Amino acid sequence: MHWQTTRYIVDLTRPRVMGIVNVTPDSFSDGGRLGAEAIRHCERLVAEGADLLDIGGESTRPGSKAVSVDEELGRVLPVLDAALTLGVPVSIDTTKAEVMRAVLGRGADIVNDINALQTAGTLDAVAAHPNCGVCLMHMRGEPATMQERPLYGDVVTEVREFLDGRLQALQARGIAPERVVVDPGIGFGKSVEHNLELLRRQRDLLALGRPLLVGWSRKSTLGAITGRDVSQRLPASLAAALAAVHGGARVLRVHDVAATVDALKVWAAARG
Ligand code: HH2
Repeated sequence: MHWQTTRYIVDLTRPRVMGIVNVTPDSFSDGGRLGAEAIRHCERLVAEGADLLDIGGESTRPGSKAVSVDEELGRVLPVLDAALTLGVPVSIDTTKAEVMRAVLGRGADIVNDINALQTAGTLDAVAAHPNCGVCLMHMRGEPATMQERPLYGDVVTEVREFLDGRLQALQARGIAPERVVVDPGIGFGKSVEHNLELLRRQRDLLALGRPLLVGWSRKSTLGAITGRDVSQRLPASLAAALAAVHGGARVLRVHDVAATVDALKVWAAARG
């Protein structure tokens, strides 16, 4: 089980930790690190054991402010350049074709798109690259309004069918499946119960034949279960991360790298 990316083939026979670097003023849990501070954060996460980094220049929090291409690139490119020297694959979290083209031209390893390469030009941007990695995430609706009464017949089936359709669209454009991982999109147009159903029946998504990446870190469903504010959701995030790897997830997108690495060590030791 491997993930082809621009510079690295990531071995996913053991679960990997993707450290989140939000270069934004308004992310839901950790905004405010820009420029040199964001670069220091990349270094810290790698020192803590991050296997990959995911750098984002636009928050997807419901109600967050849209940013222009220039603004997003101004935030992300200096951090990308520094992160590319740290010895781990670097992913860029974006939905914009212009941003994808620019970061891939600069050497980014992975494009992480919450819109699953459905925005005009994004499939072309990735197809034009010989071997970058891709994360396709499921989202119902748009970030601004996605949490207003999300409705599904069967959420797991609908997420699986959507991701299957996107995998086929990428393959039809010549993007090899080895380059792609899939993500159910926890909290993106889903109620607490939808998110939990996706966790309980996560193994159904393995039928897609590609590794699963999941992001439970500090999300509001964990707040709904525990009653904790976003700043106090580390124990809940670790429990969700372990439940996810137990259900077959291979990449954990997290804010708290050191704690997640420790939790995974214990999980691996317990499995023998
Ligand atoms: N979650 C967020 C952003 N990007 N990408 C993937 N593939 N999966 C996720 O679950 C995911 C994602 C939201 O978290 P965060 O980046 O911390 O917040 P914000 O969007 O407010 O910057």
